[in-house]
Amino acid sequence: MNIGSKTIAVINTLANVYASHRGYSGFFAKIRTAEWSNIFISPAVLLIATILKNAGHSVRIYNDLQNEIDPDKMNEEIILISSITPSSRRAYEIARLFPGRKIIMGGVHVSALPHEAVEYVDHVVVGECESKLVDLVEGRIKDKIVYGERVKNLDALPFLDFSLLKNLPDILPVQTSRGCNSRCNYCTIASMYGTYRFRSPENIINELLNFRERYGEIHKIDFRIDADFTFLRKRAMAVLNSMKAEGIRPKVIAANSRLQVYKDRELLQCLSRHNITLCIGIESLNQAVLDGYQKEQKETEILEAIKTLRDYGIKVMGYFIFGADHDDKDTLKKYSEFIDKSKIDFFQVSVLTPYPGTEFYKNLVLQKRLFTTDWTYYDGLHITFRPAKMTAYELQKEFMDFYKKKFSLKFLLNPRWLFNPEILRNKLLIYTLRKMFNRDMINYYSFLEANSSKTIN
Ligand code: B12
Ligand code: SF4
Repeated sequence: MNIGSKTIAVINTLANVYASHRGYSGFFAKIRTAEWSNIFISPAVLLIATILKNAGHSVRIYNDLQNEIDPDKMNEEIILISSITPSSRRAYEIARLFPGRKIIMGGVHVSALPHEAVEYVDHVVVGECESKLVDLVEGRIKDKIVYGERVKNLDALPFLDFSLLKNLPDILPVQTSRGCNSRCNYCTIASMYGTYRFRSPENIINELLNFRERYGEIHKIDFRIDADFTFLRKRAMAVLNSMKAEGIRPKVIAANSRLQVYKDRELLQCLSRHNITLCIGIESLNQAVLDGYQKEQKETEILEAIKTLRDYGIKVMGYFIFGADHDDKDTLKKYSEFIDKSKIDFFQVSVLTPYPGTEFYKNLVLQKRLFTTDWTYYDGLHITFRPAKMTAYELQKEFMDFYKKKFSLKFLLNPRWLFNPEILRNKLLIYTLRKMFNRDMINYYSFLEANSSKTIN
């Protein structure tokens, strides 16, 4: 170790619902040792650990999911904690376990509410931390709330150092851009990172080559940190074509994209040649809801878009949201029918969640419609505000019933997927998580009955 170098722990926290201390130890005991448990490590944690290691510090990553947080065994002098909204309460609990040590926290939640976080830690970093990280750790910054600058040149960031993890992730996360040019009112990306910045195709390919040289073939790539991997169509095609030219041919590539991609036939041909799964924010099938979200999307295009993508042999994952003011008891029925009719390959429905920092959160605060700020429940599965056309209890019940029907034993045993081990494994995970959430929900229903008519702000 160099003189002046620090010992640093970087902690990955998870929403309580994933963590073993909520009583799911049986399930997580199994996955804790599994290779793919690293999918639950945030790339931010690895990036921060990489930057500090490169600056000459002794860094170790600790994963809350794997029950690694033990202050008696962790001797590091500086504790860095990363969290998002649903894991922030857990992050604050962890901070309390290390009295006397220098504690630094960052991430999307504390960036939105730094004055809340500062009660628990020595320093809170608001926004992107790269410009301040090393100075902060080395003691050259004394402010409690530290404002990071947005990274202008993403090519200057180091490649993630996977040797900092105990085992390699099952799927390689690669961030090729930050930010988004759209302004959907519920979205953390829009409020946190501003407009797009992109890495060059050369820099992305170099990262993949570097990974392959150090760790071997790349079997799966996850580009879903990007809001829209295909936004710059030429760049997306250049990345995919260069990958092929370099002999990087993963079995699975997943990427986010906007719905309108279906109109770009040249791009679709390229995407389909690379066996990509596109994840599309459909969000709603009701134009009034889409407009309310400020989502630049036409309801009338959705079915055609999904069908076109599937015709090109592109697998599609559709994200939907439930809980907007125009949504009612029929909304999920419509989603269900659409899912069947469009033959979309995968889907996820989330409960509309007012994440601090977003326009939607600010509106609900003004309208006094939030009934809890227990951030644990801000996970896209629990309703945390009073909806317009249903009670919170009714909305929650409708949502759970939808998943019960959609992710039933029939879903698990659907012959279309039964013999694909990859998909079967994912389906088993979804099925098990659904069972867990069902158990968790029993307490939440009682909570809703007691609290959902209250106003907390
Ligand atoms: C990878 C990922 C996951 C992974 C790993 C998550 C984990 N361990 O936290 C998995 C798949 C498990 C996951 C699950 C979920 N996720 Co997620 N996920 C992401 C994703 C795609 C990338 C995160 C990332 O690494 N970004 C890249 C880095 C560089 O950016 P960053 O995280 O903001 O980090 C920078 C700063 O915030 C800061 N920083 C971050 N941490 C720290 C720590 C310190 C000490 C310091 C100084 C600075 C600092 O510096 C970093 C560099 O500038 C983001 C979307 C996105 N593009 O960011 C969503 C995102 C974080 N997820 C989100 C959500 C809602 C979820 C789920 C609740 C979804 C669900 N319904 O199941 C769960 C909850 C999981 C949990 N944490 O408990 C939301 C969070 C919203 C919010 N306000 O909380 C996001 C923003 C997506 C979105 N569009 O809204 N997720
Ligand atoms: S929801 Fe998607 S398109 Fe909308 S602002 Fe967020 S990242 Fe951009």
